[in-house]
Amino acid sequence: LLAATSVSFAQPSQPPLSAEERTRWFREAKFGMFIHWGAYSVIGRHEWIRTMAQIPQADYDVYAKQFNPVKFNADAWVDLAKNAGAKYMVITSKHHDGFSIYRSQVSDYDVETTPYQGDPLKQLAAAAKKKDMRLGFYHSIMDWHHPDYRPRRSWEYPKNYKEGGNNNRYIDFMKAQLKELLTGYGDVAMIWFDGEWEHTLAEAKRDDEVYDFIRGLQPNTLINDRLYERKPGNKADFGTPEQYVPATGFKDPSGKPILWEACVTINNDSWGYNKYETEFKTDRDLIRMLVEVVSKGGNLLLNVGPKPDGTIQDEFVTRLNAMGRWMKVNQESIYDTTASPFERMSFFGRATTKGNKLYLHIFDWPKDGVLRVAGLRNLVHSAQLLADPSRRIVSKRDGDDILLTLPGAAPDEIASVLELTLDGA
Ligand code: FHN
Repeated sequence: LLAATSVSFAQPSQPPLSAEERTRWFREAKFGMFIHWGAYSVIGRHEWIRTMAQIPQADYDVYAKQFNPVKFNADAWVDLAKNAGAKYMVITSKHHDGFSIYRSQVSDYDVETTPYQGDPLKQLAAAAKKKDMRLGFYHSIMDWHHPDYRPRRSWEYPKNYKEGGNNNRYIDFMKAQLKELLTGYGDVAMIWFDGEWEHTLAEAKRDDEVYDFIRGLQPNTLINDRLYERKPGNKADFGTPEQYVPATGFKDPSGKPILWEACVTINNDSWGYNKYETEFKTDRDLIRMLVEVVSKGGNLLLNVGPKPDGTIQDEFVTRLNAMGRWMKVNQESIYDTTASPFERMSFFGRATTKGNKLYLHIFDWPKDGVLRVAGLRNLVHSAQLLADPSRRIVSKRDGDDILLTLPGAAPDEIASVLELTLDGA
């Protein structure tokens, strides 16, 4: 288990790609797994618990020192993601509490101070590489622990506000951590910033500097929009709607449509492990959400908060497995597709396209067995259900619409996918 700690990654040499090329894998992937794991997982009551419950730093540190994921198996996490159909994983390297779950040489608030002997990120990076899974790192700009962090808008302010902090020194520290992440763990799919709303980088006017710094270390690592706070014309690769699916795509602050990735929790609203959360989205919610996101041209980054021992709770595992079963049958309608061509989708479900294929995700199976696709003027060469390709589906034109005669029962009550091969894209 611990051998992976000594794994060393040669610094990947990446010939710089254009924005179009470096984001290609992201546009094809559509589905990623988000992982929030850190000192807060030990408490098991939400990743903001230190602030929510106003836990003094010294008390919180007692929990941090108990982080000891003896059952952590990086291969199992990658397999879980892979079987679900996820093409990439993004894990917290450091969340708002400031605790790094990797062995950081520039911080003494890291996994090294715990009984755990390994480096979870090294182990995950090794497993991901082996299994052809892309791995990215979430990194919180906001830091409730670092003495230089400004403006420290936590519950301690102004009571425990330490004078003498220096925002620029904090940013230097952050860059040193980014350097560790971008030079010690192989190819990094993305740096996923968060906690930008305290204006740390914007006020210091150092957001572009951090951007260039990342590009200098790994030119093709993607960078999310939270490096910049709503700055028009910023260079971020994608936007990050949180806990919702934008109805009509996503735009940068200057109004330009950009790539996007909706990040969503499986439970109600905890990103870190929360043993008190009892509400979970259903298989149906999650599969339909994936379809919804992809039909609108986005990616879904679905979160799990592993337990402090390194295992992942059954409620997450069963749902991810259900998504995986659906994906095995229907994945062509998800990967590498583009958004629905219909301005207004018929009531029955959603759609995606790829080349001359149109995929119809049927949520409401027609009771009379006839599906009307309004406003489809292309010639339909053939139609087949991905769940039952041997069955012939007859199509007929009716003015601007196409009528498809379907079998009596839906192959999948959650979403059955009908693939139409069209004459012309
Ligand atoms: O405050 C965090 C939260 O804990 C979690 O990390 C999410 C994930 O997108 N982001 C923040 C709020 O925007």
